[in-house]
Amino acid sequence: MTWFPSLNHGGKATALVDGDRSLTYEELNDTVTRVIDGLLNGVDSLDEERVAFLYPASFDFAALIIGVVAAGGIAVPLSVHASVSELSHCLSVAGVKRLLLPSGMRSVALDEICEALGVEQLAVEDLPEAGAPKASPLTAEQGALIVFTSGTTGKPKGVVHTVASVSAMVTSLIEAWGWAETDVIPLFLPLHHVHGIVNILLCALWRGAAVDLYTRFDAEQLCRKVAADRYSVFMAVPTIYVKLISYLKTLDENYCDQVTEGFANMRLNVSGSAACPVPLFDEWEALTSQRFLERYGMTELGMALSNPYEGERRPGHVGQPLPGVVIKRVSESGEDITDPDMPGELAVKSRTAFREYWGNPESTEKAFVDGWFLTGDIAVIDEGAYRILGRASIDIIKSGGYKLSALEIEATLLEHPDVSEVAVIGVPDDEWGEIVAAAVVLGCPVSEDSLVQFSRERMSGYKVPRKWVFADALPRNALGKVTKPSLSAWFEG
Ligand code: MCA
Ligand code: AMP
Repeated sequence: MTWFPSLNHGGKATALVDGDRSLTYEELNDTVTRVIDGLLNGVDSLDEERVAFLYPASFDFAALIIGVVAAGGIAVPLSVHASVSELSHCLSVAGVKRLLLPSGMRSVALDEICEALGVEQLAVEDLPEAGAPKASPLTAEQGALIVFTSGTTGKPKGVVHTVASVSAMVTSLIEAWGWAETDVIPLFLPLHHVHGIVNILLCALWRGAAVDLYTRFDAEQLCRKVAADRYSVFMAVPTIYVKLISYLKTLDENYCDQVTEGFANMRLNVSGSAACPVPLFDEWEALTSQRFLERYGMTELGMALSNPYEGERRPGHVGQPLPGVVIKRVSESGEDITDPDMPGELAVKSRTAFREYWGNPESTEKAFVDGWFLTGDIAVIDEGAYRILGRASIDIIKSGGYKLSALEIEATLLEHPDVSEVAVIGVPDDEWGEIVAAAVVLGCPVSEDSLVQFSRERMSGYKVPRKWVFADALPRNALGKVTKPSLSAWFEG
């Protein structure tokens, strides 16, 4: 199975830029080879060993994600924003034995959990120089990547993509969105999700294009490069476009024109990971003359639906199935829906689909019905284009492009000794799409600040509720279940 055609050619073209340093494809190839040899250390395949890494966007990250797979391992990129207990969950679910991280990412708490789980921590530069034999050829069904995603039950699950599904995700987007060697794209999205890893990093590197690495989204730094016409392609979540528009409004007219001109000169602006509101689509077009290419994807599937690269892109719509993707809509009782106007849950078959949730056959089995993956997203077809109406479950929240589980957040808050009951929902927000809101019944008085502090120690900052309501009791139906939809009114105003 081919893995990374662009590396085989080497070449002097720029692959990655990190501040004022850059790496050519030849140099990236050398770094990847070092990673492969160091990881293999004398054997010829890692045999699906899950090799985790905790690197910000960097040359090492790129070399690891390509090198681990080439060595026959499964790459497990972890969030640099995760709490230690979240990391512990990922490491133990995936059965990780080696965690690569820069020394600056180490901490006493992480040392403790790694010791308890028997995980060795090492930096890329600590890998032995083994001069090992060449890695065995890869098979299509071999695991390549585990990305953690939240669901409607329990803690995040490890979505396993294979060499074949990752390759299909990359090649289908290269084709559909016209990637070229001359493309230059900024990468500021987190690198523990498909959007940043596959749609940007792997697509660009597979095609031989150049990627500018940013450790985080920074409108000022980014717009300077945009104004200098550095980029040809731009991909982001809607929240980032909202933030860019706010930033543009702070600039003097002349410089603002240079930045909007920089966007106008690009060949493609993509929006995805969450619904792009029509007013945002229109405002971006008015500012930059770019009509977003909005597409719909999911960690388990990669990209499934996309507006056309050439042809009419309709605001509020996510287009048609990408090549190799078959979509149908099903009713709550599992029947196929043929009436385009009738809302139904999207069910997908695709060569880009994942293999399994790692170590969780029960969830894997539940996720598919007769080979169709049930997405949990409800859609209609409107003059040939799909329109996402929302999610089947109120317990899935999308905030700034991150998928969050209300149940996971509730379970963490219930660990607080003074929290007796809690219900978490997402409430609409112009900037974030949704924000996390918690309704809490306390056993003993405790301040909002201390609950925020408690949450921060246990979960990623983006999961911490932004809105809180304290009540004597939660609304429940006759069966004792919290009636979550009725909670939205509690957070209005
Ligand atoms: C940061 N904060 C958030 C979020 N991000 N709160 C809610 N939701 C968020 N998404 C909080 C921080 O904890 C912090 O709170 C405060 O906001 C400012 O943090 P900062 O890091 O400065 O924010 P930022 O850099 O402006 O981050 C916003 C962001 C980021 C750039 C929009 O959230 C982001 O990169 N989102 C993209 C996620 C993504 O790529 N998702 C794709 C998955 P405090 O100050 O209180 O600590 S979906 C996917 O992959 C599928 C396949 C698909 O379809 O693409
Ligand atoms: P994740 O599991 O983090 O990959 O998020 C996937 C989910 O993001 C999907 O199931 C949708 O709910 C949502 N999503 C992704 N792209 C879009 C879009 N263009 N419009 C609406 N929802 C989207």
